[in-house]
Amino acid sequence: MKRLLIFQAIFFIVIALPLYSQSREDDTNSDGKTDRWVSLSGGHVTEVSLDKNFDGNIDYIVKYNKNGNKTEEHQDYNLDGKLDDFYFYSNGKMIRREIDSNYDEKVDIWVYLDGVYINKYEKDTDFDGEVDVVKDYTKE
Ligand SMILES: [Ca+2]
Ligand SMILES: [Ca+2]
Ligand SMILES: [Ca+2]
Ligand SMILES: [Ca+2]
Repeated sequence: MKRLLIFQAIFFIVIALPLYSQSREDDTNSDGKTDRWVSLSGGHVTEVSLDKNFDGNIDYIVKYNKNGNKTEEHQDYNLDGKLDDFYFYSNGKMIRREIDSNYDEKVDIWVYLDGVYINKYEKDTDFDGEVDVVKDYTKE
């Protein structure tokens, strides 16, 4: 019995531990280029990045916390290689969405949510970095 436990301990250190925390890369369409990256920590998936249209640029990222709850999603909506649509979650609920609507790599729309309900909306209409329109639905 003792021998078996030692064997199991060695197995854990040599085999299981490196698998426990690591990153994985996959070529899902077999074109020789990686299009899926999976990061693991403590045996849990913490981040997945995808190149959905196989052009070499990541166009979707999802992040998870230790409990397996989604915390963030990033998306490249117009597939120009730059992420432009960001979702933030807390306890499984969407709390904020940030959008770069003119694709200049600067967020210009901020939507504050409580799940599906919009609490507040901010927009930088002339894209100078300053908010021009604020709609606070919690005050109406
Ligand atoms: Ca590929
Ligand atoms: Ca892509
Ligand atoms: Ca983009
Ligand atoms: Ca912008």
